[in-house]
Formats: sequence, structure tokens, C-alpha cells
Amino acid sequence: MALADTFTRPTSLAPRRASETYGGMPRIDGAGMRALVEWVDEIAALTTPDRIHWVDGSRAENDALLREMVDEGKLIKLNPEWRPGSYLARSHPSDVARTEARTFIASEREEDAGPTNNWAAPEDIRATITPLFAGSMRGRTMYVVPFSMGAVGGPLSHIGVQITDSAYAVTSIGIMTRVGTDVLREIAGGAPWVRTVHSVGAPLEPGQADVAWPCNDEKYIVHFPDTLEVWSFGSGYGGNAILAKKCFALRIASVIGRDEGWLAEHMLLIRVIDPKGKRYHVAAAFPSACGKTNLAMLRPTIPGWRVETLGDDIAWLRPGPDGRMWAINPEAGFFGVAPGTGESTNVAAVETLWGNTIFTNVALRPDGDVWWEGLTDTPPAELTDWEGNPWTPASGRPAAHPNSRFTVAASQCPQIAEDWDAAEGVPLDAILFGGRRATNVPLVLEATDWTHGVFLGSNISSERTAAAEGTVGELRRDPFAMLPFCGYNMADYFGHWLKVGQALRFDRAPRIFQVNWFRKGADGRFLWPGFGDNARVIDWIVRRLDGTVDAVPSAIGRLPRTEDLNLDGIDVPREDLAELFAIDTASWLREADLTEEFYRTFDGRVPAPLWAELAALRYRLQRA
Ligand code: OXD
Ligand code: MN
Repeated sequence: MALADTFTRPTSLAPRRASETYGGMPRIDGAGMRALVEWVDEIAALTTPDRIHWVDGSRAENDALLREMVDEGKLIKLNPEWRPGSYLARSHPSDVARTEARTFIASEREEDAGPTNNWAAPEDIRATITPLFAGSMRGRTMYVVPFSMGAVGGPLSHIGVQITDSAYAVTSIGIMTRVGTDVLREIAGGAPWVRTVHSVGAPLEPGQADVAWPCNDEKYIVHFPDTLEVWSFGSGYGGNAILAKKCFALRIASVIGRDEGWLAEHMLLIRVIDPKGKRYHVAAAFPSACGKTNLAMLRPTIPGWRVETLGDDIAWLRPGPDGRMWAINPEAGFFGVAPGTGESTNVAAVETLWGNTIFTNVALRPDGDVWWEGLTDTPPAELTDWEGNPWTPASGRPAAHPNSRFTVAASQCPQIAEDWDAAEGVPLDAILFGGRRATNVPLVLEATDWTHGVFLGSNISSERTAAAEGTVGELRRDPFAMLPFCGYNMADYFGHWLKVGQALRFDRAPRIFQVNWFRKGADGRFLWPGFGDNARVIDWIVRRLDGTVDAVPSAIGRLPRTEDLNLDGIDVPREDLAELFAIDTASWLREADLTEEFYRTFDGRVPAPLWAELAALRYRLQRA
């Protein structure tokens, strides 16, 4: 008999001890399951919840949780006529984003966290956070959520368990991951799993009424890479509360990948299908707010081309025995930024959100639907803003929070690939690195080889301020778009990328490209139309993969011959095209200086091949 057949879910049982809640279950046994139950007991003893609820991931359970949150005033049910099965949450105004300053990597050795992370000694930070967690779930339900990143039992997948006292987190994890008793079967069978603990840090005294969005002014998001644990306190915001996502699938998974020979990346994943039906798989790393979800759901403007979505935020990449790089999207949903998502910018995302969506901090329409800046060109005449106040276009402030979000199942995307959750993933043909750069970085360039590609990735940066004013000095460096997400020393991570490249067959490794949709002319105008027209850049990349177009060598990499770009049907003036690919030597030499400055912050840990790339870049620039 399968575990699921014998497993009777002890929902909301009163006993405090998890082992008691498992009393009547004959088949969940084995060392793996015992370790889980002991751990749950240990966390319950520390946090003292009123109830323990083992989450089974069923539809009925999810519906009950949503109903409960509506009854408690934690969610607003949207008008089912417009948005069936959908809800709006309004966070506490102070709990609206990831808290990077409160995010810690507690590795045994400080140098293993590196200069780009906040480091804390494990025993010190445990001594700090343990008293915070003591009694932190009093008066609340403690949910135990077993989840899988990637298809359950898949060769590239990993599993974890999140303990949380937030029903909002449970329903979000249910969308973003695969939750259920089949994960428990893996654990019972001895599969390794990551332990994650989350508390909003708002215990309730007997009789005390709850608030709509419980949280705590004090916040800690702590990762223990040596013991594969995450402890998150004080925040209900997705990036801090859905621990499977940034905390596990990037920070902890990057460490697992370092030790096992694969890569956990902040990348979207797409399948591009050319007019002849040939398929290519592309992963792309972009810092936040650089159009990752838009590229993930691209609608090409050139006839005959199609894009299928595989993932919009995270990709796990592993060299296969065939010498190719295989990739999965370990998530099962999208936790996307709402503002800027509209009919004209990302119609596929808008269609994805037709229902079954949890919105957070968007505006509410009088008819019970939602709205955010950019959804339509003209705002509705009246709204309730994200803080619950009346709003009109004359209010002079955004109606939705700029980081307001939607949480929705990937399967709802109208262009999701049929095999998007295939356990073995897809073989990668190309990797793109991008950022928001008003100057210097051309529309597209190709790395000369893997090492040069790693050099490009290590130098990703994005303008911090309005792009028109962007100068080299105002760049935020975001290597591989992983600055807030790499769970170990970034210089070692560069080295790991080089090492993983060696596990690939040279003629089968994905080719690496740098792209920049955001270059501006001297007059501050965008030089490239972007959005669906970015397919024209993908078209060139694909023809490079097929070997049907030549590229022009330059000091910074291989550039297209402008006549090879398919510009049929759009009007990009000749001068703009020239500017899109112009190389300003003095400015690039200044960038090289910034790279040196950045590399020096790693105390000699940056791998020699990257220093060699920097020296070669300077040499080529000086000769140009
Ligand atoms: C995200 C982020 O939420 O990058 O995806 O912050
Ligand atoms: Mn992201």
C-alpha cells in the first residue's frame, strides 16, 4: 500500500507534540520520517504553537485556509465574476519587500560568506534568534509544509520542509512549489531535505485579536549553509516567508550546487521555436526590474517565431552525462511584480492572472477587481489603494505599492511549455546576461568562450538611478544577478562557474551572450523598442548557434553585423543602430577599473582566469 493511502492527515490537532499527531500512522516510518517528526517536536517545543497542522497540499485544505483568512480579515475575496478564486492581501506598510540588510549567511567561516553577504557566526546568531523564536507561535497554528523544488523525486530536484505560523505563507508555498504527502514519502525513504523555519514573530495572548498582517519590527532571515537550514523571523513578505524561493532555491541551493557540481541561478528559462519548428532553450539572468518576466513570456513580433515559458525567476543548471547543460525551473508558480505588467508590456502575464491568484498590495477597484500602475493606460476613476485608503488619479501617489505582487501557478500561463515540469529538464543552448544600462553595453554581444562568458557574468551591473543620468560611477554591481542570492563567497562562485564549464563538452556547452535592451541615445531616448522586438535579438543568437551568421570580433566580445539583425517591420534609424553597438574606449577602460576595484574586494579569491580576462580586455581596448 502506498504511503498516501495510509496517511490520515491530522489537521489542526490539539496535541503539541508532533510525534503524538503521528500516533496512528503505521506506514510512515523509517529513520527519515523519525528525524522529521523529532525536528517538528523540537521546533514546537521552542515556539509553543496552539496547534500543529501537517499540510497535505490538497485542494480542500487550501480552500479551507483561504476561507479562514477571509473570515479573519487577512484576505479580501475578489469579485469572482472578474477574478475567480482570487484574493487580495494588504501587508503591514513596513513589510513590503525583501530585507537584504537583515539577511545573513551564517557559515562557519566568515570568508565562506564573502564580502557581498552579511555574515554572522552560527553560534552567535543562534543565540540571538533562539530567544526570538521562543514562544513566537503562541496562540497560533504551526503548519508543517513538505515541499519539492522540481518534480518530486526528479534527478535535479531537492526537497525541504517549511515550518511556518502564517497561513498566507502556506497558501503561497502551495502555489510556488509542489506540496504534498508524496514529499513525505521521499523523506521517509531517506531522501535528504532542507529544514526551514518561519515565524511572523507575533504571538497571541489568550483572547487577543489577531491583526490582518502580523509581523514584527525585528527581522532576521538567517541561512546556515553548513547545516542546510533557514530561519526567518518577523516578516510575512513573500521573499522572506516563502523560504523555498530565494532562501532555499538560490542561497542554500547555490551551496548544495557548489558541493555537488551544479548551479542554482537567478534566471528565467524559455524555449524558443523558430519558423521551421526548431527548438532552442535559453536561460537568462537579469537583476530585478530588468524585464525578466517579460522575456520569460515574450510574444515575438517577427512572424513564425514562438516562445514557450519554462520559468521566470530561478533555474537549476546541471551538466549531464552527455556533456550538455540541463536546466529545470525548480518552482511551480510565479511571484511577480504587478506594476508595469499590462496588455502592452506582457499580455501573457495579464492572461495568466485571470483567476486563482493571490495579489498582495495592489489596488482594489470598486467592482471588487484589482488594478495596478501599468495594467491599463488610464487608471480607474476611483480605487482603494494598497494601504486601504480612498484613491483617485489626482491623489498624487501610486495606488499599488511599487513592489506589489501576484502569486499564481505557472500552469496558468497561456504559453507555458507543455513539458515545463519535466523532471529531467531541458538541454540549454544559450545563456544570456543582462542589465539596465543606458551606456556602454551593446544591444547584444557574444562571449568568445565559456571563461569570457563567466567574466561577463561577473560584471553584470545595472543603473541605480534614472538611466538617462546613468554614469559608470552610479552602477550597482550585481554579478550573475545573484548579489543578494549567492549563499557563499561570490569569488568562489565565479570559480565554481569556471569549474562547471569544464564538465561540459566544449561543442555542447551553452553559448554565452550579453544583452542590453535599455541603451539610450545622447538625447535620453531608448534606442531599441524592446519587449516583443527583443525576439529579433534572440533570432540573431539562434542563427549564431546554428552557425549561419558571422559575428564581428571587437574589444569587448563578438558583435552582430548590423545587416544580420532582422529589422523587418520596425524602424530603427541607422544612427541609432550604430549607437546601439558603439564602443567608447575611454568609458570601457573606466569600467575595467571598476571591475578591478570590485575584484580586489575579494582578498585575492577571484580566480586567475578572470584576472586574465580583465587584462586581455584592457589590452584589446588600448589597441583599438
Ligand atoms: C524576486 C526578486 O522577488 O528578485 O524575484 O526580488
Ligand atoms: Mn528574482
